[in-house]
Amino acid sequence: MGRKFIVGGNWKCNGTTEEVKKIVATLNQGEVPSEDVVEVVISPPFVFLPLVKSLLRSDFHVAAQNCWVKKGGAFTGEISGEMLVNLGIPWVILGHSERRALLGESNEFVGDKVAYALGQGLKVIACVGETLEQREAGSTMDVVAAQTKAIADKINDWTNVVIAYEPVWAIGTGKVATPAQAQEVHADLRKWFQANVSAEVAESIRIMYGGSVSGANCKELAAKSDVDGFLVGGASLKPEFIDIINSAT
Ligand code: G2H
Repeated sequence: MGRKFIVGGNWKCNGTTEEVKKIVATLNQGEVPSEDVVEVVISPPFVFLPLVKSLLRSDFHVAAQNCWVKKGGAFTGEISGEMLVNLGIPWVILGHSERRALLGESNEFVGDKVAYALGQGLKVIACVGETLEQREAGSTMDVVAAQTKAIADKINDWTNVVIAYEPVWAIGTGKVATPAQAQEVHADLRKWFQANVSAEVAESIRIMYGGSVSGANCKELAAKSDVDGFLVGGASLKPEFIDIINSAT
């Protein structure tokens, strides 16, 4: 069975109520393939999740950008997986490089978060990716494999996990990975799954590419056989996000 294309819009820490309403109105008018062909997941900041969920077309889904590593309680400023479930939010992005780098989230912590979120019934977009220094040192696959292994150490069922390969040097820089660079890492990741998890997971797991994806570069990237979708930051706030969704076909 083929892997269904998936496009996520990661709004990061952007937006006002008025801007959110405008972006959602644009998304709601967009002509895109059916849900059977492409899965679309929109990820606004926590505070806008209920608003976006209430206004967004029903064939698009909503994701949080993070959640706490375990059950809620005395964790000031955190949002638990249970709360997301309670609000009817089906997806969560975990391990984004901005959180790894700026907030010190380790591979193990991200692995624990993925396991806990899956246990609550959430679907997870788990982000991995190397820095420029790591790429230049030739350790891209070691880094990405270590990040993925830390998740594999904590979970057995990958059904509700999508990997987002986001090279840190390509994030928000306008410096997108070439289709060949993206394909190479995606294919290597699939080989890693084959060797370390199972042939079935290697074949079925979806691997999104993220990092300066735009309306201009998405078609070429989407044409690569191991690129199963995109996690889009800056361009997800703009009308060109519809073109990116349409790159699925
Ligand atoms: C990578 C991506 C979204 P951008 O972080 O996850 O952001 O498309 O702005 O590079």
